Amino acid sequence: MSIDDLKRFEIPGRVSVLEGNGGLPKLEVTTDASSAEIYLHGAHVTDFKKRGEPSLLFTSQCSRFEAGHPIRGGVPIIFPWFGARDGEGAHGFARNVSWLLQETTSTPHVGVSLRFAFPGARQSALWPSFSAYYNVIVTDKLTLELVLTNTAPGQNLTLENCLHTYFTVGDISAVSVHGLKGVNYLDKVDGFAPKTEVNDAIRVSSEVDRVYLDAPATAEIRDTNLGRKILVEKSGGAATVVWNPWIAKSQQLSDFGNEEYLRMICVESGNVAAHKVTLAPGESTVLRVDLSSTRL
Ligand code: TA6
Repeated sequence: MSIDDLKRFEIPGRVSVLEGNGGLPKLEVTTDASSAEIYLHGAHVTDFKKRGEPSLLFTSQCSRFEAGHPIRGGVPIIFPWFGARDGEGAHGFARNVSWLLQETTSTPHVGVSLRFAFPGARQSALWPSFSAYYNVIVTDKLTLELVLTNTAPGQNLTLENCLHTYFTVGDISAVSVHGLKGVNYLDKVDGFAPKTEVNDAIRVSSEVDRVYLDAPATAEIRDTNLGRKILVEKSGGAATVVWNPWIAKSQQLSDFGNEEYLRMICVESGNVAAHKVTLAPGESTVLRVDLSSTRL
């Protein structure tokens, strides 16, 4: 959709459409309590901040903004597979294509809602037909809903979905993640070894890449440097993934600054690995996350 096509979705003082990085169409959303930025590319939320606070989301200064490549940071929509796949890019194709904006609505003194739809072009080539809608609700928190439906007559659709959220932190050494004690996880930095979380507080002092299975609905990021607590609340997703690339992996990523691992952590929500979802014809799955922050 061109910027001119998108102008009809503008809401004065609430939703603006402009040319973003790489010339890609970008939406700027303003509410009484917050602001957000969303690219049509990947329906990618790249920023959300409450008035008077640092951004909740982290987007790399080195990110690419071009068709066929994911934006590094914010909330990548991971679908229909998570992780590596032979002969394909990691984490599926949903984040690499431009989504269609279908609706913008503003609720005075509350917030702004936006709905995006995955364009149908790709689906017939690679997968049974499906529909994918993405609702973004900006208030004093950020609510994201990924609605996936199997529209293929007579064929099941097996998928992985994940909202791979990058959070801004003041200094990774002052951060701890809570709510996962006792949860089993796959340790991707140790050959996917199955382990159980024994710590109340997960801290980062090397690369962390863990897929927590049957994870509770809420995870909490405590940041004593920025003096805030971030709540990651999910429904419709059985897994929580915690990732920080640390030094070596940061240096390997061409679209990520060598020092940026100090100021971010991913706490992701979805259905991955053992939690793959199989939809019968006509069946849907809704993955929802609510991201909010309070003072510590
Ligand atoms: O969710 C963690 C992870 O799977 C890591 O293994 C790392 O690959 C990260 O995602 C980033 O993946 P990307 O394809 O965006 O570079």
